[in-house]
Amino acid sequence: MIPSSINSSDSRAAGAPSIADMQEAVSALLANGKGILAADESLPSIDRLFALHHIESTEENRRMYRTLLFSSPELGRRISGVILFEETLRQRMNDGTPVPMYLRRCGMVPGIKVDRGLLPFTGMDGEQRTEGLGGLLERLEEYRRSGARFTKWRSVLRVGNGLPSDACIRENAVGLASFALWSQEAGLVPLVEPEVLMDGDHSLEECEAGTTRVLKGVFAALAERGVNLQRLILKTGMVVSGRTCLNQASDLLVTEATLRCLGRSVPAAVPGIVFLSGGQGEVEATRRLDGICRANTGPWKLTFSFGRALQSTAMRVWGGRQENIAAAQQALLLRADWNGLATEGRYSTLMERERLGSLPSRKH
Ligand code: 5MM
Repeated sequence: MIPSSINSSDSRAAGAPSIADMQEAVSALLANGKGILAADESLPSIDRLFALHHIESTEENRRMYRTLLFSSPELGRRISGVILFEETLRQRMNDGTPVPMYLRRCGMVPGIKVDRGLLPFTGMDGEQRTEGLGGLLERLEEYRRSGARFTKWRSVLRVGNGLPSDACIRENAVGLASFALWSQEAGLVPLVEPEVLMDGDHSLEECEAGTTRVLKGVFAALAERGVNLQRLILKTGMVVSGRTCLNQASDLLVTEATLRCLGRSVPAAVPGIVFLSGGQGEVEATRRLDGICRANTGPWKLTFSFGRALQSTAMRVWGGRQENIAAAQQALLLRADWNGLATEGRYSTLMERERLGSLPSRKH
């Protein structure tokens, strides 16, 4: 069983939900020069990623991998919070410390993915809705007692060929709004994630138009439900060309389209926007983050909440082998450092080139 009280601040989090706790979590998550590590891959997702590197996806291997990431020396200098999968919230570090307690001791806010994945959105062409509202109120209480201070719910929308439909935007927006309201009532800061997929050959313009409609729909639903915008964080994608679009937009156009889209759809009351990487390469995601953060004149804090774009090299270097742990940690720290610099507009791809020779490599 999960201990009901973890340390002094965890015991406070486990008491009555407090607005001060939520405000403290928002400030910590949006601290300057830091971003959020998304390590909340569901079982099918982590199975797929491990399979790419011939790593068996057992509960112990998943624990070893995630705890390797979290124990990277001084990770908290660049990582403000970590999104966990439910299994990881209940796991322990090698010395027996519960994962949420360990993260807090290292200055990182523990969070949890609370949605239960995607289902087809009936009648619509390949569109999906997110499930997980059933029993959520009870689960939120338990997550808070276990030390989580923020929550995440991911909706997925497709762009191109007339998508996303208004019906699918509405369905997912209402789900996100319910999740956000219930999280705040439980004293947890919601990370509201409507992800517009990069899959497809849509243009940058189509991505911008689709993302703008989605975000407007989400903020309309949040307003209807009376969600407090100052106590939530938006997690969204950068506005980019579809993965198979022949005319890939330049970084400058991505920056302009992303900031224009956010400016038209995200209220100023929202304290922060964190970007997912969505299948962009590690370098590409960092480079674009840097461009967007340099050009941002909007009212919100902007930073990263990457999954694959923080972990890809680290997972490959680890490869499931004990002897590669230090090298994998070094890869994660470098990536986190470069992304932290990007949030301050201080990253350059030259940094990657300078490190090329000394980059961590995998022992076979
Ligand atoms: C880490 O992956 C998260 C969980 O996804 P699944 O439910 O599909 O396993 C995902 O929500 C993630 O937080 C975001 O998509 C950001 O990850 P990327 O890799 O796009 O930065």
